[in-house]
Amino acid sequence: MNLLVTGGAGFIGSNFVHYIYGQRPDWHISVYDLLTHAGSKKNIEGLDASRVDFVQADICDEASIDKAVSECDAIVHFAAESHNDNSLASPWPFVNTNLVGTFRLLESVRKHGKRLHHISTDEVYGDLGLDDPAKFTPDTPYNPSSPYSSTKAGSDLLVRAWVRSFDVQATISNCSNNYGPYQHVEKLIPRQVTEIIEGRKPKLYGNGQNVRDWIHAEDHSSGVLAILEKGKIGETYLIGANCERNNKEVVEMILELMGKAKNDYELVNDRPGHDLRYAIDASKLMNELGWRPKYTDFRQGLANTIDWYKQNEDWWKPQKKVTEAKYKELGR
Ligand code: NAD
Ligand code: TDX
Repeated sequence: MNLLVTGGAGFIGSNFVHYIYGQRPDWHISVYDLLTHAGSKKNIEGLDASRVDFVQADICDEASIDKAVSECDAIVHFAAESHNDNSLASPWPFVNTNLVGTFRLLESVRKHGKRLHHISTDEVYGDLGLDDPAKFTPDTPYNPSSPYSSTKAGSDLLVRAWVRSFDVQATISNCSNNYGPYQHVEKLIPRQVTEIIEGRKPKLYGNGQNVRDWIHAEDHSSGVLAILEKGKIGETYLIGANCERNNKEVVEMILELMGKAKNDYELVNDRPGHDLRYAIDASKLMNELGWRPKYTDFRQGLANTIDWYKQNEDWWKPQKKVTEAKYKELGR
């Protein structure tokens, strides 16, 4: 297997590369990544060069993506602009990468007849009420809220149309909020952990009551591998580990694990259009493909993640100042 991983130098993509490297020793992995602010070659350092190669290129670049697709057997497509706050400040890169980039990739996949797995998010379904008994399922209607989630929704619809109209051999997964090593400090958990390490307080948007459904990035990777190998073409699978927490609970747990008082956080300006709650029903993936998450103890997974950020200051320090400067402008 010659696997092309777009966005393989980002947070989840690099976790996936490490996972496949360990789980499938006979596979060759080609990482294709533009190295935006969110990507780094450091995330895939130390892997045997005979098994993993790297090309720095844009998925929107027709000739480059076409060459990469022509040379592989299958593609897992992580590359995207991924941060809601950035999408509110500057939507164009999201339209370009998430929509135009996915279109370019699909056209090459169609031309060369390759197998594609498209990575998406639970945010395409919009949000749920706090007391809503329903969770997202593959049949939940799309109702995205932000430039980020609407461009991801559009990319999913492109994939579905290319499957139906052109017989492209693709599957889609929509996963909940990931945590783990190599996540950029612009996202909730790494931001708060690194704020505490640098002697500042964590910052909660609004009243901290918004709920996210957390999953460790390695469990996302095992779900994607299961779909790549056993998933039915044209199907959508939801990936989630049944771990709903509101943001206040997450920040309190981080503070406690880092030896601080539970209430030692600040409330800051809310995110415009802030989705209230996400929750995933992963029963299709579990029942049809036998997938199970490994990291079922959120507290332990969070403690390991905090340790990783403590031990890898060299990795996150260069991103930190510029990220906080952006937040300061937004009053968040
Ligand atoms: P990330 O921002 O950490 O990484 C994205 C990667 O894509 C980076 O390495 C970046 O350099 C690369 N990239 C961006 N634009 C590119 C382009 N035009 N051409 C080539 N490479 C480009 O994101 P992430 O959190 O790892 O998310 C990866 C995927 O998973 C995304 O598709 C995202 O929508 C999806 N997802 C994320 C989460 C989450 O909690 N982070 C949850 C569900 C789904
Ligand atoms: O400083 C913060 N304070 C805060 O309260 C930050 C950065 C975030 N938040 C809140 C906003 C959200 O309710 O925490 C929650 C999580 O925020 P993010 O880490 O920005 O993630 P979210 O917007 O939920 O989106 C994430 O999960 C779905 C990923 O960034 C997406 O790529 C993925 O699709």
